[in-house]
Amino acid sequence: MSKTDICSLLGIKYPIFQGGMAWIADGRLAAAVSNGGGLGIISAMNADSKYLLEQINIARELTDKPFGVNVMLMSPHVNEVAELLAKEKVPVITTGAGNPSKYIPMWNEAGIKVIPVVASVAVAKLVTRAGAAAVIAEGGESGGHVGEITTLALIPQISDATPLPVVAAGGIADGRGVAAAFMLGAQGVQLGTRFLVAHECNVHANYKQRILKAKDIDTITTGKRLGHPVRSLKSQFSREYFKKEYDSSISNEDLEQLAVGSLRLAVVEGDEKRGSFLAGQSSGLIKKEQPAAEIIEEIFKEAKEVLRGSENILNGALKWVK
Ligand code: TUI
Repeated sequence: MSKTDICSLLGIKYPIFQGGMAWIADGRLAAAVSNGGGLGIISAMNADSKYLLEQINIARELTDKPFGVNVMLMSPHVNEVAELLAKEKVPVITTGAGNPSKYIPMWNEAGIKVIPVVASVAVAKLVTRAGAAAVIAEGGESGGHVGEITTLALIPQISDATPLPVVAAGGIADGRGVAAAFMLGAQGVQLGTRFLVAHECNVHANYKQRILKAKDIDTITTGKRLGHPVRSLKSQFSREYFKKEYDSSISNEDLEQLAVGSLRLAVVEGDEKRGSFLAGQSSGLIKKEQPAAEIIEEIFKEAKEVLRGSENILNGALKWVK
């Protein structure tokens, strides 16, 4: 079954989205990614519609290319944000951390393409029926709020379960990951962690340094006890939180309180002690700071080389296959 090309669907040059990272993905970063030929995405995070409108206006000033807004469905301001986006008719809405079905008709009526993040086949089927234009299938290698299934296992299953184009996310940071995602049935990719070190990304220098120094085993998943697992870099905060999760003398309420404000402390203050540095398992692949447009060009140049080199695999490991 051939699926719609994501670039012609959205009017972008390269099939790459920048993840809608809370506190990080602002109008400036989104515009830089869109100007580089990808789809930049502003995070609505837990903020109100006033903040979001400011960021949308910043993006509109900095680019005339399409961009998106990510709606975090657990946000206390989700209803007002949903209405603002319909009014502003942003080109694309992605959603995270829940089922967006009830908002999709309103957004589609405004001419917006809705592309939910899903972490399971069941939710992919639900949003397909509800009128999504594509889905982002996010494996548990990603940073932030994570599902159980890995990208390698999730992408082909979601690709089989929906006629919509699939954007692969989780664990992808270079051209090899992009090539692999395409082989698994994806039409595009979404990267978060790699764009954290973009020149146009406003996170504190300490956050960028932590990503650049991270090794393969340097992320940890916390929050399972509360039903919202979150992947971040190992740090004083995440190690202490992890220990407390297994301490039955600490209540769920106290555990919840402990995390409040920790992402802001990492992003804005670069707080090495109390900050929560959300990041994906691909952190160990990321070695340098670059402009967003250069990241995109480099990744697709590499993906093309990898895919061209696949002939060597046919002649090598697969030479016995008739
Ligand atoms: O949403 C994310 N990643 C996030 S959200 C987030 S919020 C936050 N966290 C800490 C501090 C401040 C803010 C951080 N990272 N990724 C998309 C994603 N969505 N991953 C998994 C899902 C998902 C889960 C369940 C999508 C749908 C779903 O449906 C279940 C249902 O409700 O039916």
